[in-house]
Order: sequence, then structure tokens, then C-alpha cells
Amino acid sequence: MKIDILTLFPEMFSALKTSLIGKATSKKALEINIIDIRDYSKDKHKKCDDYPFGGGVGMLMTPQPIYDAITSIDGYEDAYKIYMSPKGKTLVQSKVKQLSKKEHLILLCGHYEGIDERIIELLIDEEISIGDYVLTGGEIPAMAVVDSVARYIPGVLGKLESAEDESFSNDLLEYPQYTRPQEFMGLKVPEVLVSGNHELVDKWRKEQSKIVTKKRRPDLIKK
Ligand code: 4GX
Repeated sequence: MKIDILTLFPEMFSALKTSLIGKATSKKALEINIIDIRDYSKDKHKKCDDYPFGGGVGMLMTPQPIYDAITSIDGYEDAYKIYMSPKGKTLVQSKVKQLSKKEHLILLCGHYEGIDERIIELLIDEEISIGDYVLTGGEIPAMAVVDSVARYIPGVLGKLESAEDESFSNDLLEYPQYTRPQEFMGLKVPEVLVSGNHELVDKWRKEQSKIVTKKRRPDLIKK
């Protein structure tokens, strides 16, 4: 999969060089290109923002640099083009899975009070939000999309960690997990987990998943 990310703050994406995502790009399982929108500004001072028509607080990103940056991407017509926005549909695991099947994603990160609506009309396929809170820009949301989507790309997770086996993949939250030591600060690991009886372990985990989901996320059960 190829992901192009358009931003006014390319330095923020150094985070993607670390961790499993960095490994996936080194292994060529995933190709990520960071594009600096400012490089495409035709303004003599490389300006990329301006005042909103009709007045109001703050600035908007002007359409020209964004339009030229997107349309300079090889194969942009066929890519799935996303604008990260609090006005978008909230990202959920089923959408992550859908996106992971696309060959080419383009993620546009907005700043200030957003972007000129004509960019959305002309070029954007979908607006996606990562949650009902407001950030200073779309960079962290774009990284959330890259990170969550990457888990479904073959070669990113190890053989033993499947993308399917965790919270949300079965509409339930994950059961509690324990590692060594068997007793820590007076707290013991539940006996069933050290019993060696895999059937009982499975049963216990399913029960625990239901209990924790009912308590913390009853909305997931109703669905
Ligand atoms: N999930 N932001 C977008 C600029 C903006 C402001 C208003 C449209 C309308 C966000 C989120 C998010 C901050 C990205 C504001 N765009 N993006 N940016 N939550 O908060 O995705």
C-alpha cells in the first residue's frame, strides 16, 4: 500500500519512522510519502493561508497550494483521498479494515480553521474524524489512520499477533491479560490462566470480555 500525506508540518511525521510502522516501510510492506504543501504555494512568500470570506475568526488554508500538491501526485485520480476533519464520520475499526484494502491513500491534514470547501468538492472522497474533540491540525489524526490501517497489511504484525483478535474486532473489549510474576504486590494472576486447561481459559476470557464491555461500553453490546 502507498500512503501520501499532505501537511504544512512535515516534521511531525518523524514519529512514523519508529516502531512497527518504521519497520514496515523499511521492509517495503508500506510506502509513506510526506508532502509539504508549502512547496506548492505560488505566492512570493509561500503563503498558504488567508482570511475567510464573510468574516469570522482565524484563517483558512488557501486552495491553490493544496490543489497543486494533490494533483502532482502520480495516480492521484485513482487514489482514495481523505480529509482529516472533526466534521467527518468518526473512524471505527470496520472503516479501518475497509481502508486497508485500498492500494493508494492520500491523507490531507488541515490547520487553522480548516480548508477552502472547494478542495473538498473537487478532490476529496471522504472526510474522517478520529473523535469528538478538536486538535490544532490533522497530523495526529492522519497518523492514527496510518497506524490503524498498517496493522492489516501483511508483514506489519507478526504471525502470532493477528489484527482480528483484539478489542473491537469482535465488537467486544479485550479480556484482562497477565504476565510474570504470578504474584505482584500481593495480587495473584487468576488461577484459571495457570491451570493449563485451554478450554477453561477460553471460556474465562469470553466471559471477562462480556463483563468489561457491559460495564464500560454498553453501546457496543446494543449494536
Ligand atoms: N479528527 N482537526 C482539522 C482543521 C479544521 C477545522 C475545522 C475542518 C474544520 C480532527 C479530528 C481535528 C483539527 C483536523 C482542525 N478542519 N481531525 N483541523 N478530531 O480536530 O480529524
